[in-house]
Amino acid sequence: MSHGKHFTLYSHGTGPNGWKIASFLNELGLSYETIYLDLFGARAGEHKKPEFLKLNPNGRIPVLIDHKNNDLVIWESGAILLYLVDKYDDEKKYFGINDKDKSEVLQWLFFQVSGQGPAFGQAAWFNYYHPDKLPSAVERYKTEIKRILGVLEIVLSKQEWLAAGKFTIADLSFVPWNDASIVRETADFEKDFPATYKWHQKLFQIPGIKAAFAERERVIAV
Ligand SMILES: N[C@@H](CCC(=O)N[C@@H](CS)C(=O)NCC(=O)O)C(=O)O
Repeated sequence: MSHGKHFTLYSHGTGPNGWKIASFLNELGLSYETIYLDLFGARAGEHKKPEFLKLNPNGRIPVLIDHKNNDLVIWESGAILLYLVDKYDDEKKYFGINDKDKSEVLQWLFFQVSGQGPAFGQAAWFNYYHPDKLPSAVERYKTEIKRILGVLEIVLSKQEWLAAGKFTIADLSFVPWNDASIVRETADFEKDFPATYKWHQKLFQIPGIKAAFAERERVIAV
């Protein structure tokens, strides 16, 4: 059901990964309808139902369907961002042109999806949801949050953007997890990682990101 929109995005209110895709679709000026799945609530497990597993056998959001490309289905947020760059960012405004710039963008994007996302996610899991209290697991992943913010700080204290000397999908991909409440519980973001904090605040002024997070507030408030 596309209702005439270019894309359908499967997402979730508080799940960080879908907001990367909404941010980038906004930034590219592409139209989409979002279907918010119930991951944890009364209809919990919508993402594990056979209909959804046909779209994404991994049973997670985000999933994007491109209705103007034979209803092509893509899952994994990094793969979705790269598909959108490849197909709809003709000038590679949000990527790189030469090998160095492209490699930088990919390097940070992969660090986000394999490093920041999973570690911050595990920190949140062990801190808020795990049925047993496991202080050593909480400590392990909170230490990872600080370590990863420290990696960003090393670079962002010397340069304005992560890659290619400009705002790219690499920067955009870090926003939702850096904004998670587990980060505020773990570190004094502004004081301990000032350059990263400044960059994070600046990213919220990018129109596509700003619009996505305003939408997130509306969705969470319902
Ligand atoms: N590596 C995946 C992670 C996707 C992911 O973990 N999504 C979360 C929400 S942000 C989810 O669907 N969780 C539901 C679950 O784990 O059952 C990506 O970047 O797209």
